[in-house]
Amino acid sequence: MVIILLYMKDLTLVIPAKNEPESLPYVLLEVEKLNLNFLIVLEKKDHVTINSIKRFESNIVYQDDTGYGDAIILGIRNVKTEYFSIFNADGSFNPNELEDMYNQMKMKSLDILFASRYMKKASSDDDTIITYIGNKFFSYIGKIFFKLPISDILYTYLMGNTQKVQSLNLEQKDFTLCVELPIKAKRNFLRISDIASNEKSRIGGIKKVNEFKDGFLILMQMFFLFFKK
Ligand SMILES: Nc1nc2c(ncn2[C@@H]2O[C@H](COP(=O)(O)OP(=O)(O)O)[C@@H](O)[C@H]2O)c(=O)[nH]1
Ligand SMILES: [Mg+2]
Repeated sequence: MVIILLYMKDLTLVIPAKNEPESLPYVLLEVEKLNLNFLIVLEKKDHVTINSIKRFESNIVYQDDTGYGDAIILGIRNVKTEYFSIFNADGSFNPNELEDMYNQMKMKSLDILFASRYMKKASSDDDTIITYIGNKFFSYIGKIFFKLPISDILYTYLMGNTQKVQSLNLEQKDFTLCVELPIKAKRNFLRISDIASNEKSRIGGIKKVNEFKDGFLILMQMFFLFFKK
């Protein structure tokens, strides 16, 4: 156990948060127990969330711009450790899975390990029928058109090698980053794999993804990247 605790010192959680005063304080209580670094990425105007986590002010990075993708790109740019993990602020990701992910990253010398809700022994308490169908559909497009070896393309619970992912020059400021990241990783020959995960329901508040608008934008982004080559 001690060895594992020392180990995870070279891991930083990037926690994107928008209007999450109900969930984020609980997520940080859990995260604090693990011996790792974490950065919370917030918009400056998000006063309710900022006020809910005053004790963690030194862990906050503020966005100049807006959007989920912008938060992830800024967060990863600020990571100083060898590894990082994208870790949502809504309580749906289980921090106990990080240790297994971390061990697999090292054992298999991976560049990115994607958690998946659709493998054997995996599950989701947060999926709706629409997000389930959407994820299956987009993961299938990822497999057929981009040869992506992952079963859950939109979950975006992942662990990565910081330098390798920084070098992908990600650009998407909205939720289309969820497909830009794996597609660019594959095209740049990063070593990719996936691992079973059990997603919890969000603790409180509402989800920021709009299934139809963001689903459409994600489809357009996949078209764009396919023809861009
Ligand atoms: N900083 C920042 N965080 C965001 C933004 N949109 C979503 N998030 C965070 O990103 C995570 C995923 O969003 P969520 O609404 O849970 O989407 P879902 O997991 O696909 O249902 C949550 O922690 C949100 O608070 C944004 O525009 N800016
Ligand atoms: Mg969520």
